Amino acid sequence: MKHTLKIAAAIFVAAGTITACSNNPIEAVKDAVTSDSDSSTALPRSPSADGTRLTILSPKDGDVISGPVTVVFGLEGMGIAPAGFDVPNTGHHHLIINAGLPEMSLPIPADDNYKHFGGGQTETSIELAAGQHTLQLLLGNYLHIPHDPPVASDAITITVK
Ligand SMILES: [Cu+2]
Repeated sequence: MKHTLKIAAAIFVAAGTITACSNNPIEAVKDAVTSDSDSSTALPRSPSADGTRLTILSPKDGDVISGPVTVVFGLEGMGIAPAGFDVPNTGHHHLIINAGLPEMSLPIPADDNYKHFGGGQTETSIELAAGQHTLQLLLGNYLHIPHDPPVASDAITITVK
């Protein structure tokens, strides 16, 4: 019995020592986890409303067009708010030109392939070279991050004469 108690005491001490020794690594992990969740709260995704539908109203898939292309954005089920305004169930449009959907947990890129309409615009006119092009819409929240689940239109293919 005494022997068992000694072992138990030794284990207790050892466990105490291990706990003491690993305080720093545990805190380091906690810090890492905390800063991870900090960065995800710094870049929050907004929930999208059930049944939201995003469509390119014009042009239509397969259209053959000349001149500047007027693209009309159609959003049902959610509203439009300018970038920077955190209003529930809203977002602003992004037109993806000749590119795929971006990383959904990050702000949508801003370049020739990813156009932001942070003013709340619902249509645009773009110059496209002659040839085939793909167009797709993606809604982004006030920080330009796609909603969860994302609200994207089907991609369409048009031909510019
Ligand atoms: Cu944006």
